[in-house]
Amino acid sequence: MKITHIRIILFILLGCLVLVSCSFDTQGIQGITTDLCGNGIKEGDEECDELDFGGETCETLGMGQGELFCTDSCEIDSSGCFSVTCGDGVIDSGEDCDEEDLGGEDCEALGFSGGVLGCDFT
Ligand SMILES: [Ca+2]
Ligand SMILES: [Ca+2]
Repeated sequence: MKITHIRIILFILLGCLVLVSCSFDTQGIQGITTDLCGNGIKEGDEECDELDFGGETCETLGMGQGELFCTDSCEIDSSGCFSVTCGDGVIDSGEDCDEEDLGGEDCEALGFSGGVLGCDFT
């Protein structure tokens, strides 16, 4: 085989190597998603992520005190919040009673045989 033939073969092989290259297949990619619910970091449209509430508390949400929970879909669950207005005479969220307002309960309704039901300020 002549040197010219070898050069031609090398040229063709190098040309093929240049034509065949690896590149990213970006078809089907809608966009880069940075939100990942469950990674423990509140991002994007997430209200929370695990223990990351972005600084929100029951108090900042105007729901008294207590503990916020985060759902599996990264939404805040405020069912653990309760009012701290014990003593205002009105039963608020998280209160069984308030002063004279016993919420219609009495000792018999609570399973006792008798007595006078009161409300503790705790
Ligand atoms: Ca997240
Ligand atoms: Ca109250």
